[in-house]
Amino acid sequence: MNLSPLQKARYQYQPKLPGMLRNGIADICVKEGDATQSVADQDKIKALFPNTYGKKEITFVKGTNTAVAKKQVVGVILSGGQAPGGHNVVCGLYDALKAADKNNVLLGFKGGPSGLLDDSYVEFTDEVIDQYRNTGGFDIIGSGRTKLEKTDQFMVVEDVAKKHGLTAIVIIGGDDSNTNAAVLAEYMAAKNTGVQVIGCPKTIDGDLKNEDIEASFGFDTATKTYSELIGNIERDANSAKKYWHFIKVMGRSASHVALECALETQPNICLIGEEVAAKKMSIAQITDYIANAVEARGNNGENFGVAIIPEGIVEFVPEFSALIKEINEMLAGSKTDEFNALPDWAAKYAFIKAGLTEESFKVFDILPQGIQQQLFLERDPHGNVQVSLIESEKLFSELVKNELAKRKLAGSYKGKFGQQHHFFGYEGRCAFPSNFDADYCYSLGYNAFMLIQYGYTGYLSKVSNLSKPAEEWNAGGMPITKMMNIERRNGEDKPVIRKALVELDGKPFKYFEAHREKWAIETCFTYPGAIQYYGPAEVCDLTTRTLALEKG
Ligand code: FBP
Repeated sequence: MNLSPLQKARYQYQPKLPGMLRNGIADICVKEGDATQSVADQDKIKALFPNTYGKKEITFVKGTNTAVAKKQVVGVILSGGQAPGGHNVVCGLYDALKAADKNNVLLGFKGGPSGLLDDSYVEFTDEVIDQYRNTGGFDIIGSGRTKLEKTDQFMVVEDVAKKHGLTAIVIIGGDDSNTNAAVLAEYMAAKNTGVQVIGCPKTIDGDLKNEDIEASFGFDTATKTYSELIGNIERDANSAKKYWHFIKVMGRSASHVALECALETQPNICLIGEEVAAKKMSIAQITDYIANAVEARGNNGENFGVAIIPEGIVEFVPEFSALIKEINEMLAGSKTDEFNALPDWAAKYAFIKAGLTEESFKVFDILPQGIQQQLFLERDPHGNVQVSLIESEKLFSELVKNELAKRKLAGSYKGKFGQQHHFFGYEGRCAFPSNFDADYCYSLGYNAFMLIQYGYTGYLSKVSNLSKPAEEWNAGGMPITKMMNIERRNGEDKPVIRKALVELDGKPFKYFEAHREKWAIETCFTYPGAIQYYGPAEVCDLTTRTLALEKG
């Protein structure tokens, strides 16, 4: 492998563990907290998870290790979208396993959950692990989005686990993948297999969090990467003074990524899906909101600007989300095949017209054809619309352009409107993890082993107090069922982890709200620059603005 100088240097980086995990495994004991319950639909979730529901939160503290010693054979998978730091979770888990007993084994199942079904795996050794320390990507074993939900799939996993003598499976994933983890944990417990299942909170989207899980890993690095790029574009816009840049950023549902990037770069516009939904804003109102800023700046001679559009916005516009829900129901079951078999767009259009309510069809009909077609692209295996494939940045810039043309005719708008479009998503998912993510991920993996050693199952590895230096971080576990509720997926009611959306009364949004009017009209851009890995802590070990404001 050809190594860049940075990669060589990062191999030498020693991730920082929470103070209490530095004691040595023999000196870590458990403090049990209160019993938990799910965020909603308690009776239904309890009935579906009779063996894993309602367990206690736990924290690791200094004290004699009381875990029963046994040889551990652990399987690990990386699941869902890539997020910087995934390799370090594997490295932390491996190091803890080997520190406890060098005969312990870590198997990496390849390609996400399907690796467990296909029994496709690699046994990790020092040599393999050392090539991936502090690196971005999930290429150590790959990832995938196969949903584990059917009994016959669980039976296959059970057989694979038996074959290898697995004592535990660690699932590193987002909300959908950790829903898989909870369901698998319940199955393994119900069947008395002795196989524990532990999850680790991953997703650049930042929507797998609650009062216990302060952040999902990867959010820090991904938003810093996007913010660097957005800052660079702002500087270009401010130099050339001739373009409005419409920048879509990832975040399949919640707008945490967009909000964090806005806090870092102070653009003219940043839409927040959760606010759009709360205010029940229509497509026309959003268009007006952006056009007002373009007009005001244009009339001041500033024919440039930056607008951040969260990837998930379309599902938050009430008329659009109603349309998507109808499309999802329309495509449920075998209907997708029927739709895909139609010969051309005209036939598909007729099928859609017949299937939608009059109201939703009206919304559908005002969309450019490209966007209409994007709404019918394949769902992911969890039944989600693949919003990364919907070009909402182009949708809004086009609608704004039309609106400005009207205003020009009416004489209110005197500026010029040149558009550029960008989508920042994949660029940030495999960056070298920031020091924060390198430390956090290594700690999550190390801590996952502690949960395994103490016999827990259906738990998420939890590392908290993250706005403080790593020395002061806490480590423990949270039952996954605590985050669950019942939601409609693929036309059926399913138990799933509830996504954490941007809270409109939370400090990050409040800060943004207090400043955005000024940012819209004046040019207040800030240029964060690239992630720094070496240098003073105040430059290299910064957390996100979101975390700093939430915990500050
Ligand atoms: P996870 O929820 O699995 O972490 O993935 C999130 C994400 O990065 C979204 O931001 C994006 O919409 C989606 O993955 C893209 O998925 P894919 O990699 O399958 O194109």
